[in-house]
Amino acid sequence: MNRNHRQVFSLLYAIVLTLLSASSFAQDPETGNPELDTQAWLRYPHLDWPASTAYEQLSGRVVLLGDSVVLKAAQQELMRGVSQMLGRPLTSSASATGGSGVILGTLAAIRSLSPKLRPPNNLESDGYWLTWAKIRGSECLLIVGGSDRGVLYGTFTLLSKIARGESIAKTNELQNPSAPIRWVNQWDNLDGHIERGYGGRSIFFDAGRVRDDLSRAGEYARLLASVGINGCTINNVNANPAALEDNFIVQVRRIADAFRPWGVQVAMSVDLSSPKVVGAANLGTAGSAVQPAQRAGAPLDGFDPLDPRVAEWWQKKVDYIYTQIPDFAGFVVKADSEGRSGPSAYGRTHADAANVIARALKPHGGVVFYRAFVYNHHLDWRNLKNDRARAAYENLHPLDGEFADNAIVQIKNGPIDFQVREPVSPLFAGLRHTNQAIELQITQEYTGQQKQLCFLVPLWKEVLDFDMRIDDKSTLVKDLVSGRVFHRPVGGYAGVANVGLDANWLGSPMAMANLYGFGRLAWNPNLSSETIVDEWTRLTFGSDPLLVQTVKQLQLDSWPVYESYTGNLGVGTLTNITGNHYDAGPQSSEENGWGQWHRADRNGIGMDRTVATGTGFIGQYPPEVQTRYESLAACPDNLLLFFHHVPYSYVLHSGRTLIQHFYDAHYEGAERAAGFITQWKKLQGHIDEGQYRNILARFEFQAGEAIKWRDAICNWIYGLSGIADQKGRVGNQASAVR
Ligand code: GCV
Repeated sequence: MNRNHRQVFSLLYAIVLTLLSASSFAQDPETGNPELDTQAWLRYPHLDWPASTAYEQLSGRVVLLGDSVVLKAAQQELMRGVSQMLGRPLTSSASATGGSGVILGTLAAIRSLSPKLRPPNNLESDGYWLTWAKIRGSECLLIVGGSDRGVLYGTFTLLSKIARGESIAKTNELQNPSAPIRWVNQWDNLDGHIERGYGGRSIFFDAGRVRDDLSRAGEYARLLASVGINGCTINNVNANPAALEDNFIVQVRRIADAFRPWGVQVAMSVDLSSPKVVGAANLGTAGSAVQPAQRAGAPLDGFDPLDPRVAEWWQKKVDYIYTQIPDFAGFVVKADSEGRSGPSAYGRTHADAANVIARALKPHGGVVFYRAFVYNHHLDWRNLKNDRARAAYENLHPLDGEFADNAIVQIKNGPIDFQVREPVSPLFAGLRHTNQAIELQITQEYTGQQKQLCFLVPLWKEVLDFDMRIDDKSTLVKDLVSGRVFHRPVGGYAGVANVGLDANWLGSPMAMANLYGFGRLAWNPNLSSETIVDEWTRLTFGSDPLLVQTVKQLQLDSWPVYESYTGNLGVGTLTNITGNHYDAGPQSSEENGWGQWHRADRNGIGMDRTVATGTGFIGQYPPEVQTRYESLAACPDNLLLFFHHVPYSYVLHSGRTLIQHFYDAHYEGAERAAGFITQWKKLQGHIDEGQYRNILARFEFQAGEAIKWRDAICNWIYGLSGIADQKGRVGNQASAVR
């Protein structure tokens, strides 16, 4: 076969793979095994003998000390899990006297039975302690919580251990979460469509109202609780102000009710212009200070955060929300970004905007997240000094120390926008006197949209383990976001999840490893990717050794593979950024104001972000990090093009030229994606047949997509550079993507 034949063949192969898998999706849109998909990692499969004998101690009674809805949910979950997995029911008992069993309660409650009981170390509010102890003469398993929610988390941990076959014979384990804030954000619109959602329509909303049937919302909260998530923002950060109408809040109350047993608090995204748009006529009935003119009146004439009438508006609105939802968690605000209104309309600062809302929430214990994703999307692309990457730091760093102590700056992991690889946002090191949270994207907007496998935990780990070297001392990002480094009162994690009504929540069963992994990392960022994927695989598919080994390897390989056939060397994902954020579209980044530039031309590629000759972005990092990125010699290959503009002939640390690296990476990536099919096929008979076929169809589809990506990017860069592939693979196709 000559080169042209080979290329025609590979194009046809890609089309056939895509058509085959697309048709299998079309025939069976639900696909897989809907029941198993919906249960996700909470399947609690029956354990056969002899595996079940390891849990013989777990028998008899369950004693619940307390009667909150969260404690009751914990007890019911325990009884459900044990009876499903071990085939013998636990019976609920009101008294702790009279034999062995399991006792659930807070430390304070359990101490009333056993005053001498001392946890091995400090038990924090959401923490738990699993231990065996003699209570009134009988050996009991204790699930001790720092709070009711801690009891629930301890219960889920116990069930996870059983499902994974881990011994509990000598369990004595105390765990506290890494950070108080462990939230997911949903970008659900009130009409039911989810922005950047790939798992179907909203589980909360339809046609401008909260759904009548909120059973999926309750099931979602259960999944979230099982990995320690304690808050959920239910509506899009591009917030529809109608979400704050009183008659809508009343509906949101039903979502809060569905979440409450699982310890997941409801939060909402709000638009800063709400006082002007929603209007005083919609103020709640709480609070006697509402002026009659406002009750009946027109909306306020503005939303200036320093206007006392605006402050009063927020206070009344928040007071009203708490009459409906007493455990309301707070708000998320996107302002002065991508066309949203913001404090700039009045010459006010982001701290002014955050604080007016924070003050209203404070008496109720709520928090406001202010997103650092603030940038101008009309940047002049002709000016080589302009740089969107600088925006978050430039906007927020000067305000450090001016935010209220219940305001949290929510920072995307990288300075651009959830690309397949970016450096860590320098803003994490730029806020010493302000609470911060890291925003990670579970929904795979730029990483294959759940149609392609991309396990993101290793990416998140790289960010969380990154050492900012503040004041030349070790300062890991995970310790900054938890608030530990600068002794902040709150901090933590926000993951953009975007689950939908599809049986498998995210649109793909394998993608659920990202939701699971987000929760586990927020609880304990020191867990390794391998541990997380091992847990997830065993809980989701079972512990067959071939299956566990294969699924783990596929997941762990998937990010590097996706990166290699899309955008390498830190250039950005190279998707169509003005279109679907999915297909290859490298040229769409250029010559527009969105600022996702890679500056590729006939001579070279990459953004010069150096202090010496470029946009100066590197200067936002602490000095030791600057040194690493500023010099070409020290800059790691995988971020080279994020920081430097270099010729195509530039020789990488690997010894290969940049252009040859591009060609090789794309061919290797596409080959490895095809290899996923072979690996998966080994699992037939080791996994539910419906899930097997569904996931096989996805890998076949991905293999075709990888070839399309490979050819699009290789042709594009060959067209620009005119430098041939040393291995003679690239060139001559007429289908260069622009
Ligand atoms: C919700 C990116 C996405 C937008 C998203 C925005 C954000 O630009 O493409 O859909 O808007 O990020 O995070 O606010």
